[in-house]
Amino acid sequence: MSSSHSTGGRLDLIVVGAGFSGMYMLHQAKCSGLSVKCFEAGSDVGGTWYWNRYPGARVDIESLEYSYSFSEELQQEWNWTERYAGQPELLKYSQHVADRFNLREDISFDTRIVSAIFDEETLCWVVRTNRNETFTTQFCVFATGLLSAPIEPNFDGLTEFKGEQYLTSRWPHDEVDFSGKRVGIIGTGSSGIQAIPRIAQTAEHLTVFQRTPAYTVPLRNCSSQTKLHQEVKNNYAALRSAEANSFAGFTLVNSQVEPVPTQSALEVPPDERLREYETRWQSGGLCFYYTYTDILTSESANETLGEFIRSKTRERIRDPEVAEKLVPTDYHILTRRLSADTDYCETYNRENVTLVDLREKPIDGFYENGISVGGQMIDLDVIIFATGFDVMTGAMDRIDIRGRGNQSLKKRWETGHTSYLGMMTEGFPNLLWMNGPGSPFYNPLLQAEYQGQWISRLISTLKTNGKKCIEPLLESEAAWVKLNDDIGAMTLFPKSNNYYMGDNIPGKPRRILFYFGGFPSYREQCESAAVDYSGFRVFGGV
Ligand code: NA7
Repeated sequence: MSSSHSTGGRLDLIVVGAGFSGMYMLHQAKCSGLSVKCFEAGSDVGGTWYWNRYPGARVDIESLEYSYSFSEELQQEWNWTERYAGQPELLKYSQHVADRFNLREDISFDTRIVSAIFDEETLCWVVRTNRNETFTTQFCVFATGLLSAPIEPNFDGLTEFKGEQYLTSRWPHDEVDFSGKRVGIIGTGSSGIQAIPRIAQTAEHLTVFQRTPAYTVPLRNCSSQTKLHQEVKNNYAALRSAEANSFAGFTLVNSQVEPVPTQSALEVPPDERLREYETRWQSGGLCFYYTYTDILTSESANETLGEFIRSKTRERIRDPEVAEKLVPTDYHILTRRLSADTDYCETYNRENVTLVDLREKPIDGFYENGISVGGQMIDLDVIIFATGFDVMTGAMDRIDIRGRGNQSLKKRWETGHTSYLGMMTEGFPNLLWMNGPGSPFYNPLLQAEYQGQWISRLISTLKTNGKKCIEPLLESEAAWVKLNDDIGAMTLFPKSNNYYMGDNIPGKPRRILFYFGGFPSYREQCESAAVDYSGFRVFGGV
């Protein structure tokens, strides 16, 4: 390995990642006149939509809403072809944004950041890449993604398997041909649920290995070339304002249902409640999150929806035995991410699809020609892993980040992630992140815009005051963490195993990873923190 070499003078800002968060941060920093550089591990922009190219990959927030709002020209010139865009269109959109706002000139592609070390003498971050270059910067923003650190398959005997292997989140750029092949897929979260119906159409046979069944609802994707689409574009500001005042940043623009819940599920007569669920079922997508005020806090309220979706699932599958395996019974609906599908349950009515329930018979291991389950050998030509991510903390944990006193961020988070406002942590001056631990459960593009502007303001305030460093006070951070934990404890999330609590990663401390107080209250707290930055320690400089 060649020795590390330092490049150029000190930058104002390094942005890590060129997905939707990093692209916006870069744009914002350029507009503010900062010297900025962005590093991206992939060969192009797009983040999630660059890596997750598996068949059927598609967004499940409507595209009119899952898009940037910062440029009216961009909003007007871009035309989505579908209600929910597929991965190729989302990738094209991110490429268009990169070109339109001249972002590429400041992005180093195929470059992974391996470490960021705070130098207490110069009060700068020294950032090293996998190409062994080092850069010095005053501020560092990690826009590394919330669902970007894949769980690598780690099964006994996997190296024995001689067939093809794919990870949904590291899908090849060339099309994979499944025709005439026996394909196995492990994982039935949203990625598996999108890929399974598509792969079943071409594979000779598809075997699905399921450990936990998911609650899933029809997406009801369609063309977006509608009158409504144009009406929204004619008054985009109204939609953006409604999103900014909504809990999760999407308002169900194409649905005929109310986006803001006002009633408890239990105060509504059962027949009326059923009608409401049925309307939402017909409307499609994630509108069930907004059904009733107590849907995520009361077990009895939640159960009314759980029972409705379970009965719908049973209706969709012809073989009652298979249906029972696909019906979730041991956790509350919405406490694991709701999936929105296109013909997922119906796919099990096909002759060429078999469901293997790993709770009945676990995987024993892999062998040359396939997978052994409960002593039975299942021969396969291809195995696909749709096994999920180390959510929120994973991407930053995989980088050696060291703050004051050489303390490691990964080590700090071994007992539970910490943050103030879901963007910074004590002991790591001038280090910020977007859409990361402690950030709200919110439309990620709109969140990137809000956090990018907030970070920009923080940098310019510091510069105006001739100061060099800012970090949260321990007490501000402790209060934020407690608020997150307290809100989490009011919900049903801690009552099931789910990635929101870190349960999908063995040994990950159990702490709710998202701020579940809703975006409006999050914004209020960020605004109030930025009035005089009294919740922070500011040091260095005059
Ligand atoms: P998810 O939702 O975390 O799903 C991962 C799936 O993989 C889930 O069904 C897991 O079962 C399964 N899994 C993971 N490890 C194993 C092993 N060792 N054996 C069997 N099955 C396993 O990830 P996705 O990529 O589908 O979706 C991520 C998000 O992207 C989604 O929520 C949307 O927000 C978009 P388990 O549940 O652990 O029993």
